[in-house]
Amino acid sequence: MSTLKETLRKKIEEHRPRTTRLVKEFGDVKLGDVTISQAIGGARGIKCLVTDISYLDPMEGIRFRGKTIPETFAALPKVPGSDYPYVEGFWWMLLTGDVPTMEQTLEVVEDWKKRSQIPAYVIDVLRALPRDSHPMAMFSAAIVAMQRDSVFAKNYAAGKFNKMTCWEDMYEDANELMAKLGPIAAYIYRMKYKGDTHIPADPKLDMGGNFAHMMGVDKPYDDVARMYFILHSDHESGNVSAHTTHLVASALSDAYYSYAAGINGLAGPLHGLANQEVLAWTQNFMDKLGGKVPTKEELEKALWDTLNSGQVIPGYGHAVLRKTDPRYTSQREFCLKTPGLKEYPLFQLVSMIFEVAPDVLLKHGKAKNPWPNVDAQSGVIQWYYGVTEYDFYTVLFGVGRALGCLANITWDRALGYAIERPKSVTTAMLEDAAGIK
Ligand code: CMX
Repeated sequence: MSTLKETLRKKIEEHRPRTTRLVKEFGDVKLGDVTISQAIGGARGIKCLVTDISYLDPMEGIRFRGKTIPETFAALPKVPGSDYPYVEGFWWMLLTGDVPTMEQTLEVVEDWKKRSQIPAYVIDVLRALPRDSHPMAMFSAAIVAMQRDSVFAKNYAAGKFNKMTCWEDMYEDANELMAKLGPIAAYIYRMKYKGDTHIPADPKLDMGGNFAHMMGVDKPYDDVARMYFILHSDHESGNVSAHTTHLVASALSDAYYSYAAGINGLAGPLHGLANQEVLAWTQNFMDKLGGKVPTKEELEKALWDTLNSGQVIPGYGHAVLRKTDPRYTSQREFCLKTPGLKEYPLFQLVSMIFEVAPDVLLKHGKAKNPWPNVDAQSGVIQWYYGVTEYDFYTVLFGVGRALGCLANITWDRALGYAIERPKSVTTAMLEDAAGIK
């Protein structure tokens, strides 16, 4: 058995009594009340999900296993010659809560390499889809197609379901997916946008390095990939992709069904697709100005035009955050320290939006958070490195988001979380509760 799986087993065994005790002895303790606006308004703020993988503080932003983004980057073993850590080591940290040693990290690197071959039938599925399908639809189809290989589903069908050990099957499926998602994404990219020419994996490289290699993008795009996947991995449990994955998994659906569902949620314009929309908005705006960086007045007017036409400013606002997203800040810092990117006109425009948009949104008076989220900054980096096909950006998000979603559902199984089934009420019941005659 791998060291990671063995470490995880110990962590699970240590953790289980905590959950059992909370339910048995303190099950009636209240966490809050639910208001009518929460019931109608997307369950915003209702505390009814449990995860230890990450926590989102509205003012501070995300912590992965208790660590801020800078702490996470500083703590994890780095790829030799790179400023950024191994994605594989981060996976270890999300699953176990511990920072792995280099040796432990390299064990995951080797494990994923062995699992990384894309099955031939997945290639057939991808090639059978109309070439103008959205890359997220392709990505989702590839994931759900692999369900036939689910260890969890096979053992369940064979009557081998055991509540105490079924996390192991989820763990196997999760690792298979993690190892294959990067190569699948790169395959989709090159099939759709690079004349259907493909680059085989380089067995010497880690997951992030291989992704850049298979995309056909030179250094430091490997670091961009590592940074990007880690930053997009998890944002606690209530966001659409994480929650959908958890919800579907709660029906004992396997990791393939569950994560394909999560990907379908990530594809929405209010969630992951926003990074594509940010770039479309910014590029259209620059095109209208003939490619020059606008003045602040021109920018302010364009932002108001967007709002007045009933659209949102993509990349701004958040359901939980009330400050600038540290995932935005981290990517901005990457731009500021990377020669060429800092002076890049698109980055200058994105920076100017950061200066102008919050005030506009404050004056507009609707958005509870006028500050940028992760999506406001990520597209410009991709564009700079030549990945200009912005339809593809949400797929990149989806490769990263798998880390959090799959770590979460492995723990869901380990702790025996129940099938999710919130209660609904009718409008008449709400009117009754409100005392409306
Ligand atoms: N531009 C214009 N209006 C905005 C806005 C923005 N960026 N953000 C919020 N608002 C509006 C909402 O549409 C809502 O209007 P109505 O009352 O007319 O419905 C009002 O402000 C209140 O919304 P909120 O409570 O501040 O935000 P929500 O929790 O409802 O929505 C989010 C959060 C992210 C969907 C929203 O801010 C938004 O649409 N932002 C732009 C899209 C985006 O960047 N999405 C990526 C989020 C990151 C991720 O994927 O996790």
